[in-house]
Amino acid sequence: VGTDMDDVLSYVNQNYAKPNPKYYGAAKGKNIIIIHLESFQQFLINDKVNGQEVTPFLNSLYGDKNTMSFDNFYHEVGQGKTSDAENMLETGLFGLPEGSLFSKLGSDNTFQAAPAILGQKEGYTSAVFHGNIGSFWNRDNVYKNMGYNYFFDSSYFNKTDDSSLEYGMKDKLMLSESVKYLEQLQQPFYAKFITVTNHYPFQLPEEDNDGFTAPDTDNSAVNNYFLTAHYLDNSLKELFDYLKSSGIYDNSMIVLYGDHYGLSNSQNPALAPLLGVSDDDWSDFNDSQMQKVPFMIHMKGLKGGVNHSYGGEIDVLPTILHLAGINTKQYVQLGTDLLSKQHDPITIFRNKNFVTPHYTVLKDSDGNPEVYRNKTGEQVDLNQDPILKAKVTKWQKYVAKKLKLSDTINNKNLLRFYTPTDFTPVDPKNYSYQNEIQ
Ligand code: GP9
Ligand code: MN
Repeated sequence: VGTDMDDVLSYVNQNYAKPNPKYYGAAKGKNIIIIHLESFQQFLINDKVNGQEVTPFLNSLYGDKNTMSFDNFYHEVGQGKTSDAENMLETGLFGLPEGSLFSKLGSDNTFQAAPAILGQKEGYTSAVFHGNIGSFWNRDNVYKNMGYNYFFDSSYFNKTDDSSLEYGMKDKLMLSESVKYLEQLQQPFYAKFITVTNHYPFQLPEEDNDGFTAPDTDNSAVNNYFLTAHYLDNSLKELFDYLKSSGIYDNSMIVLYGDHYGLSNSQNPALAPLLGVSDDDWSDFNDSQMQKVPFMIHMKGLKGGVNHSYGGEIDVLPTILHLAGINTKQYVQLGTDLLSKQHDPITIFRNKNFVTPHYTVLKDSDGNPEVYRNKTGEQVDLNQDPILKAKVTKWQKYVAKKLKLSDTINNKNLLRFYTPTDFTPVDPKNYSYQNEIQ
């Protein structure tokens, strides 16, 4: 175990990207609000159907000068889906190659996660709001190990016959009911809202649609996806209105991200014509482009704009901690700050496919690399380009090494042997999420 941890620490040291002084501490002492946009893909931003904007509110944020918006940001989840996305954002480590880390290891592993770091370093109170039962994805155990002070699951919300869909409370109801709890949290707080309504099979009751007209492809999941995404967008507007009227907005940094795709590769050909691509021309490269999800950081006074850096969910934690003015050098986190000049742009999917600023490298069915130029989407013949071929081999090794390090840390629970200076290991017994309010 000694040598495993030595490898990890030497990698983390070498890979460290120092913060950009322009952004370091820009959100120091502010509340941090994370909004998890269920199944929300980047292509929806500024997309129109029948002349109507699908997500007018997110579009307004995307173009706002106080929002840093990324347009080359990818989800990096595996089978753990939502839970893998949460895991990356909270811990800076990848999910597992198979199954969900939350479910498999989340009850026992040692975490050095965002709520504990922010709590110990800067006195943050932490809370999660989610309209599903607390045991889904083993959250009730995982959050204790991460040091979350509060977990407002479905038991905290008023339920009626039609307030919930398959994955829990409708977003508008969950978000508006969360307000009374949010107001009572000691500031600064680190609060995460996990939405659910934009989840497959995307069934939005008629009464929850404000008149948006779905496209009419012959794939109903594709059509309905636009309706639930539009509903989610409306819900966010309502949450922002509340944050503004309560004054919380002025003192908060709001981070929004899409957790993973909503439409799977098998549904993409039905979507293709809506994106102006003929379904015959739809390629593996197009599928890989559909793994882009939003990542936006919004804060009054933030110098924003559309940022074209390549990155993914693994990079979020160091980005946020640096904005909060917390040095990350001593933590075992595998991503790098997206705002750092030293940011590592090689963006790794959990299946070892990856994207660099110029190329997308996917495995074909025989496991050989298929390389595409990001700019044009055309495939490169590696036999005609030995220099690129050598680079691809080098990148592949790097990608495999990084994922393997993550798996070793997680599978061997290595963080129990390494405690960063000034960090107190989290004792889950100090946390209880019993609902004593109702
Ligand atoms: C359920 C929700 C959905 O609580 O977070 O998870 P997913 O199916 O997207 O992994
Ligand atoms: Mn999800």
